Amino acid sequence: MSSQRKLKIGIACYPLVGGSGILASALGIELAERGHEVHFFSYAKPVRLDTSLPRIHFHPVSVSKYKLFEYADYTLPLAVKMAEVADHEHLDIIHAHYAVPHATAAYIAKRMAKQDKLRIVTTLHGTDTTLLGRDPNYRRAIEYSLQHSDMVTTVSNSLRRDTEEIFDVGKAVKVIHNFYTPGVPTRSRQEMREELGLGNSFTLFHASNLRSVKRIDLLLESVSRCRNLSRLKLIILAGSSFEEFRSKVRELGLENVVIVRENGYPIENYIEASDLGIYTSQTESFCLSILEGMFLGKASIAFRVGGIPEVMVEGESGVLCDFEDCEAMAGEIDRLVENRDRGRRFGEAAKSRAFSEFTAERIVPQYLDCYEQALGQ
Ligand code: GMT
Repeated sequence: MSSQRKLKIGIACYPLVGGSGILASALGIELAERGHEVHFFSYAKPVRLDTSLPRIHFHPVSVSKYKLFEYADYTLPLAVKMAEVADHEHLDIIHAHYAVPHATAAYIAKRMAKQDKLRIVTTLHGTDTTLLGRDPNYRRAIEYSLQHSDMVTTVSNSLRRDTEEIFDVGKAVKVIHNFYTPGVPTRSRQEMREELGLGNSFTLFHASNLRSVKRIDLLLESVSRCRNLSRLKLIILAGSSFEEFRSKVRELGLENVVIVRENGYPIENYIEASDLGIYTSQTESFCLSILEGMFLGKASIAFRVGGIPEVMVEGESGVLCDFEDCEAMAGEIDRLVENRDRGRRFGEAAKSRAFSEFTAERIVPQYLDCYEQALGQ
């Protein structure tokens, strides 16, 4: 098959602000721009997907409610929708982003589809391996779905190692790093800083869904231990309610430091207004948010976990500390507050690394190769 052949690709993903859905949407948009027809499957329109774009199609999956079901099932309606569209549109590939339940639904769809050339590519994003993969209620179904995917990819070497340790995948796992295409900030740094009341503070920036793996307790703890607290602000772009953390903010005396935005769009405006990203996750297969900052010339400080050292180069395009060492993290933040040029240098290095390693131009062809390999099997 020629690499120029235009494909019909189904993408199953979560519609939420989580990294897997964001990456899946960005990939679909890039594929459509390259002339491929892309069919999205999800229970709601993915947040960053513009369905008015040419060659982008969205197939909402609706879940019927029955009194008999205490827990509504999504996997089967998703599989039925994928099989219907695969038959009707003659899909070549279903690309499942996040194994649960997408890879399992894709396998059922493949078995139900009337055509036999449909191929499945599954991309593991993180907690589908590191959390659900360790859950005995899910492990076997995930492993089975990976064994029956034609290709399996992970977003980092670290996640590939975890995946191969936890599952018998039965085939080589391909690493394809995440990519990002930065939007242009719609407001200037100065405008945003004025609006947020940042004054001359050194401004830290954190964006996440606040789930327990993100260890927001350690984030707040680290910031609270900084000697230069009075010169600091922390912007938190929260992908879910921040309410449960308010008491910790008060307890640590951070009321005048923490600024929370639950619908902080576009994210680029907030990154532009800040000086340094901060991430305290206990696991992170890649950390797309760090990459978003890097594209806008902002380095991050983070714990040395998972795939983060593949995204930033320690001591060059970012700062890493041992997991849970809030004292060390506070000390490193203080060094950057006291020497802002150092942070700016890290930021420039971060930007040049982002543009050389993690652009769509570099990454999307790797997914296309993967589809070709799957179709060649
Ligand atoms: O943890 C999140 O922010 C969401 C989650 C997801 O699957 O949506 O993120 C995972 O996938 C991202 C995209 O590949 C990675 O950048 C994140 O590191 C990964 N999160 C974890 O591994 C905890």
